[in-house]
Amino acid sequence: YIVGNELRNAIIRKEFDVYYQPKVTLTSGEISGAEALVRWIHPKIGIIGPNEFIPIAEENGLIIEIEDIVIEKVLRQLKSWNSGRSKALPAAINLSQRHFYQENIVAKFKALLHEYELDPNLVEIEITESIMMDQNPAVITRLHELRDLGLKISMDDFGTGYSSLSYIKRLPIDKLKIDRSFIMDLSDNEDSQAIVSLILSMAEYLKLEVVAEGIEDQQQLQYLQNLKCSEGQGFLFSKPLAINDFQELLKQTA
Ligand code: G
Ligand code: G
Ligand code: MN
Ligand code: NA
Repeated sequence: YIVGNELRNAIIRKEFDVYYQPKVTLTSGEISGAEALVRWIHPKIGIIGPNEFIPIAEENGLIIEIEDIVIEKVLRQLKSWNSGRSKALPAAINLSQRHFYQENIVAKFKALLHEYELDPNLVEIEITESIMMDQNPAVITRLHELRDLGLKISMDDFGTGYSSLSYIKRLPIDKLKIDRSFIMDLSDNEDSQAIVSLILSMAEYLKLEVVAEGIEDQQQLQYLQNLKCSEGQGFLFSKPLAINDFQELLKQTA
C-alpha cells in the first residue's frame, strides 16, 4: 500500500506522467480531443493508476502538486499539438475538488495560457458533481473565474452523483460526460436507454455539449449514433495511451 511519504518522494523524483485517452466525433470517427489521466511510474512497481493514489493525495494535500504537474504538462503539450495543425485539438484535465480551494488556481492557468500562447478554449476542466455540494462558496466562484478566463467546464461521471438538475442551469458548465455505467448496458437495458435519451434531450435544450463515456462495442456506438450523440470516448476507440502512442494514433488518423 502507498503512504504519503512515498508520494512526496515521487513528486520530487518526477515519477508522474500523463496518459491521454482520445475523444472521438461519433459521426466521423475523428479524434476530437483528449482526456489527460495521471499515472505514477513507480521505479519498482511499474505503472500505478490514479485510483490507487489520488484518494491518499487528496487526504494529505499532495494532490495540488500532482495536478500542477499534470496541468503544466498538458498545457505544454497543447501548444505543441496545436501549432501547425489545421483543426484544434483540445485536452481535458481532471481537477480534484480540493484544487478549487486554491486561491491562485485561476492565476496559475492564466500564467500558463500566456506562457504557451494558448487559446483558452483548448483547455477543458473536468469536475464531478460532488463539487456542487461544497459548502465553501469560493469553489463556485473559482469555477466562474476559470470559465470567464475562457476555459471549458465539463461535468464528469454525469448522472451518478447528487444530480440536482438545478445546478446545471445555475453553474458555468459547457459539457456533460455521461457516466459509463449508463453506456455499459445501453444495448439491452431500458432504464439506461431512457436515461441516456433524457440526458441528450436535456443537453440539447440547455445548449450543452455531451460526451458518452466508456463506449466498448459497436452496438453501444450504433445506439448513441442513432440518438445523435456527437462525441464519445471508450475502449472501442482506444484506451488511455502514453504520449508517444497517442501521437502515433493522431498521425494515423489525421
Ligand atoms: O485513468 P483511469 O481510468 O484509471 O482513472 C481513474 C480515475 O482517476 C478517473 O476517475 C479519473 O477521473 C481520475 N483521474 C485521473 N487523472 C486525474 C487527475 O489528474 N486528477 C484527479 N483529481 N483525478 C484524476
Ligand atoms: O472518471 P473518469 O471519466 O475521469 O474516468 C476515466 C477512466 O475511465 C480512465 O481510467 C479510463 O481508463 C477509464 N475508461 C475509459 N474508457 C473506458 C471504457 O471503455 N471502459 C471502461 N471500463 N473504462 C474506461
Ligand atoms: Mn474524467
Ligand atoms: Na467519468
